[in-house]
Amino acid sequence: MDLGPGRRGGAGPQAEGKRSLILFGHPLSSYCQKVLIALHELGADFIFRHIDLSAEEDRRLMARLTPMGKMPALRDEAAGVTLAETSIIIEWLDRHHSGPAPLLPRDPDAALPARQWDRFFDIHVMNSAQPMVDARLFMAEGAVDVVAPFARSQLDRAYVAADCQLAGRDWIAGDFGMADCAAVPALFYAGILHPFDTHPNLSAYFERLLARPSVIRVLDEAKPWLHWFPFADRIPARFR
Ligand SMILES: N[C@@H](CCC(=O)N[C@@H](CS)C(=O)NCC(=O)O)C(=O)O
Repeated sequence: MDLGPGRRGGAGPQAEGKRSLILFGHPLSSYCQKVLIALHELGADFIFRHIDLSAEEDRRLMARLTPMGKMPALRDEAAGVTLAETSIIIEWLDRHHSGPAPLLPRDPDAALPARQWDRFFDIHVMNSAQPMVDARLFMAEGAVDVVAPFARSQLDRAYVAADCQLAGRDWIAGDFGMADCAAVPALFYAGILHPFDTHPNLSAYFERLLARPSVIRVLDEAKPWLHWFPFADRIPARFR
């Protein structure tokens, strides 16, 4: 598989040892957290290459690794493959570095609900919350107040849909899998901006996610950077 010029063969720092997998990302990044949870669930042996997007060198590196220069990227040295987009990365990991339990059903049709709910958390939860963060980080004073009402209305729709789906289920689509990996950072960050505690099934699901060792570890490793989150003052004490 080749993702285009410059994205193959350039990302394997020899000094980082013989392990095949290198994840390029940052512990605070929601999308990096999604893949980190998957890596831990699979029990994969990997190198985490800490990326600082405020550094020109790292920005250039990510621009070589992914089409939009966004985090994360996965390099699989043994396979000679570099991948962008978290869902694609997790599908690759699940297929080629499988763990104790699959993150997607092996049957392509049976995998569709998991893929659908993975998209749901990225698009309808994470991407609905993101404009509030972007407004605080990149836009003029007062922009948060402009974007927040629509963002909250989108999140309300998503919370109702997830709460309904979770009635009688432990995980969002069958066994724990890729969509649940996506749910963790989406609900973590969206929940800070627009809490979902009035939705009982969704709240109970989030608590189940928080109890998983992979999730405990990933959220713990984000703690040193949580003060960078533009709404850090709203982060519940139990996560700090
Ligand atoms: N759809 C992408 C989203 C990746 C993404 O938005 N990454 C953020 C970090 S959470 C990023 O790199 N932001 C920096 C930028 O936009 O320049 C995925 O699933 O990998």
